Amino acid sequence: MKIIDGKLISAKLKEELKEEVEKLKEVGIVPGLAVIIVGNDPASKTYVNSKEKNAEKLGLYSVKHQLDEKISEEQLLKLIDDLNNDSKIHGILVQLPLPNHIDSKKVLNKISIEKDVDGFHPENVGKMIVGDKAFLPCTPNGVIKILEYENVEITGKHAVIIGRSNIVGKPMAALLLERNATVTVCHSKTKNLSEIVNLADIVVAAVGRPNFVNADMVKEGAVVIDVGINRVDGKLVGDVDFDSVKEKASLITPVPGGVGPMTIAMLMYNTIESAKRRGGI
Ligand code: NAP
Ligand code: L37
Repeated sequence: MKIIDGKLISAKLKEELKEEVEKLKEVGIVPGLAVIIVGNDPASKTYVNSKEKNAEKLGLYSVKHQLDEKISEEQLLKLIDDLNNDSKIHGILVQLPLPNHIDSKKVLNKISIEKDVDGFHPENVGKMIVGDKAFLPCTPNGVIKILEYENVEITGKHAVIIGRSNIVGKPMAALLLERNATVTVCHSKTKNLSEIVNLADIVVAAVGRPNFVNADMVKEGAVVIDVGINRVDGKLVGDVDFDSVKEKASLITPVPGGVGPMTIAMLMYNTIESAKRRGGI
């Protein structure tokens, strides 16, 4: 069994990105990222602060818009419109979830597809599905980068994803399928979930429930990727019962220090990519 060091993989990637930013600056391009957060969800705040800090560390131009919980949908749409037209900004990220009175779909639709570094705009989602060049969602693309870094064979392997959200499960399925995995997507209505997960060479857990995946569910030698982030008694844990599953898995990601840091690295990657595209590079 090997524990995957997501922090190390993300640090290496960010090191390369930093050099790239320096080169871009020599030709007068400074990649710019705008992150919007609405309300005071503590977890969202932590992630957004980390995104801002990482952007600054890489030498990006970074702006955070912390908006009041009660902001109207119209005001949020206006801000996005302004950022769409701001030439210093190459990437716009709206941290989800948004308060109930705001229509998330309307908000995501408003982001210019050239600046949609989260890859959540339906046009980018469509491009991803048909295999065209698009901004790929950060978390699932981060998982792909982990698998590549660890030389995990994907072609012909059975990947079982638990979770079908638009931000993790569904795009994860698309990216693994593109890489020739046989993909099964499980969700809350799935029957015989345990038997299905037992068939997996690669398991991706994105449920949002601590200890959801236990050792009995996992095949000996499987690669186990834990996307879940749950807080239990103030401690951060994933969706996988790490201590028992690690005895059966050939490779496993921990929480924290697994997928989370890769999510942020991929956001930086997409923002720099966006600046390069705009600059014709
Ligand atoms: P979500 O929108 O709540 O989706 C959860 C999915 O799990 C749903 O598809 C749901 O099925 C399924 N599910 C719930 N209970 C289940 C059960 N008993 N059996 C089988 N499936 C079940 O969550 P998300 O946004 O995808 O996030 C999932 C987890 O990943 C969360 O812990 C989140 O914090 C974490 N996350 C981490 C990162 C990172 O960078 N590491 C990024 C994003 C999210 P239905 O569709 O049928 O309801
Ligand atoms: N791109 N990501 C994007 N857009 C969104 O709308 N909600 C959302 C989203 N999710 C997200 O940012 N998730 C996320 C989760 C965990 C980390 C970063 C981003 C992360 O850095 N996790 C660290 C631990 C952080 C902590 O101590 O709380 C880890 O090691 O897992």
